[in-house]
Amino acid sequence: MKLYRSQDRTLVEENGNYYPLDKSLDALIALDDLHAHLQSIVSAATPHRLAESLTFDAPIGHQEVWAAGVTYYRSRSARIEESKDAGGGDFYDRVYSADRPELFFKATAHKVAGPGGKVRIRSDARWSVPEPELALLVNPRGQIIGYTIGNDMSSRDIEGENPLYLPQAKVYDGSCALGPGILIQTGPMPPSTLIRMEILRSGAAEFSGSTTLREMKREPSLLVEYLYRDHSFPFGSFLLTGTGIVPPDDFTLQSGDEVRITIDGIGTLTNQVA
Ligand code: DO4
Ligand code: MG
Repeated sequence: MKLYRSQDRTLVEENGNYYPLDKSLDALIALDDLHAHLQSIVSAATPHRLAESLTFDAPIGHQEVWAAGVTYYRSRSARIEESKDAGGGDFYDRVYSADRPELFFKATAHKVAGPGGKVRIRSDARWSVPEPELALLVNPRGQIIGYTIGNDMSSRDIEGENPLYLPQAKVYDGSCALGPGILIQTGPMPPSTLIRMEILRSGAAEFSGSTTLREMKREPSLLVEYLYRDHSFPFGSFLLTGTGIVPPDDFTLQSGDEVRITIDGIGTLTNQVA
């Protein structure tokens, strides 16, 4: 079952059928058992075949979006390379091996683009990339209740110049995308789950890459445990789990590029670069 937001409504989808819901996303995320609640609606209600006329919004209410970093070997290597002139390489190797993960604040709803929306590159950045990541939906009690697709847009020249510039490299208007819907599932995603990214320029593939969740070094539940330690989220949160796909160092995003991220079982998140 997948949960969607469309024009300020919430909907649950199963087998191509859409069922309108009478609760906001915030209220749904706070439920004791969201999966059971949605299942009861799908079993009892008559579906609405709305799909053709629907456009989806970012599936976020008042949740904060956080992100984990350097959870894949590919990200560790890319970060060491980009920060070598600033002497930052050692930090990335250390955080890759440490018990404590790197966790950083990423966005609230107004910085988040939905499916078909526009992500942005910073006006003062010269080297920008999308980061395709599995996003966890976590309820206020710290339980993982769903999965969606996240794009952790990043300014690599700014984070590479000095690790203390990370918040500026990561957090700005249009720096995040989420969607299209949230797969509501309490069990983990299979390790074989494929994450793919394609970047199109003038309609032609400029970059494509893939990874699987098997390559992720850390357990999603442990990332959540660290995030919720001494830290409350009354509306729940999204946690992006890090990137395992990094375009080559001579690649930078341009205005007009299209970023397509696909995760098995969830769907495809497509965004244009403003
Ligand atoms: O440490 C910098 C950010 C890492 C990150 O965003 C990632 O690995 O996905
Ligand atoms: Mg990232």
